[in-house]
Amino acid sequence: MQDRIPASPLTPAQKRRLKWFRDARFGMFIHWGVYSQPARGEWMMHREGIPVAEYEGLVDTWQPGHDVARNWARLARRAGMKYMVFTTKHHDGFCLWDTDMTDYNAVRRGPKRDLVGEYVEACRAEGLRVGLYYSLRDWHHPDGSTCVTDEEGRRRFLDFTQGCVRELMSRYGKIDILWYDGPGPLSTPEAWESEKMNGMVRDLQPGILINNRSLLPEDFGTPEGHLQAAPEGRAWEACMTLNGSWCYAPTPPEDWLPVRQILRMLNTVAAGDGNLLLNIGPRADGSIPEIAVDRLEAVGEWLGKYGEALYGPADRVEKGLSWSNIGYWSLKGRTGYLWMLRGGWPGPTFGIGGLRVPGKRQPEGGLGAKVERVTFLDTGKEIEFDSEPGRIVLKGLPKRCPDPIAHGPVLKIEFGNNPKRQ
Ligand code: FHN
Repeated sequence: MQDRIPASPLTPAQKRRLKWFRDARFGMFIHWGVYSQPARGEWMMHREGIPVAEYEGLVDTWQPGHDVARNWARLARRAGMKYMVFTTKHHDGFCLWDTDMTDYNAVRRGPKRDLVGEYVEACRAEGLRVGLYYSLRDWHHPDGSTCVTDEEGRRRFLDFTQGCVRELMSRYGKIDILWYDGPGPLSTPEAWESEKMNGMVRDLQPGILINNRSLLPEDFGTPEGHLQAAPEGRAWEACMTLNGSWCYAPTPPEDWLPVRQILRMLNTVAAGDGNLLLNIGPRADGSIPEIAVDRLEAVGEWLGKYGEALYGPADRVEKGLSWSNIGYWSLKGRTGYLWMLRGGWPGPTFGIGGLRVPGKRQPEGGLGAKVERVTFLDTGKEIEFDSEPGRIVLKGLPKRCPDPIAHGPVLKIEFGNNPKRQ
């Protein structure tokens, strides 16, 4: 969802509570529910016009495996992810915790387990921050659609919604992110009483981050399916799938993002001072598709070598620097990182243009900085280079790409002062 709601500059309190999030950069999204059984999409109930009573049958056949949340958290950690966001209730209305607001929940029916509690414990056991996804849209609640025209129905539905959110914010200890979704069918923050609801949330969870999907800007924007940086200063988190489906779907291998494409997305969020929330859709039993494990483990191995280019405070890369013919930049003060994920390995020698070297002919859009040192980020090995007007020419590079994981090493380029567009 784009930042349709203009956000005012961050307050000091927002900057403080956003620090861990912006440094973390990378999180795991998990879509898992009764809809993971038929594996025809989490919108199946709506898209196939399945009557509520028929859909409810899925609840009683759902048999999640044990320790599954811990496996997700272990994979997230191995992938270099720092937080997770889990679907506590999707649009189908089935609550994965023991809510007092409805018996349509995973403790009183079907699994007879507090799946939210298991997830929260798993996050903490693996040292990950805890995000809870809650869908405001609800196709099961009797007032979930009539709330638009029936004022008494809206009141009942808001009481249900606020009751569920209150439980999630008060039964599981410290929660780091409240990730609202599906703000339909009500279309304004006033209709949702978002100000009042989020005030209650912040009273219960003073340090929590709230996304923009209760139709108020709150703490961060949520571009979906694309990586559109929010306006300067505004925190943003792009949510993406690995294979085009949020919940489990047996898609063919060609549907799954290649590792280099995932790393390219991570570069984009690093260069734009944003976050990537990358989704897995576990099977109904909670197991993770092996291809997802492979992809995320490779990303984690790569971040183990080059993570400095991703994590932590970053400066936004100005347009002129954002890409080159051989890779993509990210920037932290005087240090540029060239993620060499474009094309093939150009060694043993190649130039890096668009650099403004003081005192010599300057190309349009160059950087106002002198390059002082170039190294391979993973090993620290120095790379020789010649400085020429507007460019440096690297020399003595290996003939073969030194990165076997994604054929894309990162060069660390240290400038004499803060590089900036002239
Ligand atoms: O309708 C949902 C969809 O099923 C999925 O949960 C995504 C994830 O961001 N959110 C909504 C579509 O924007």
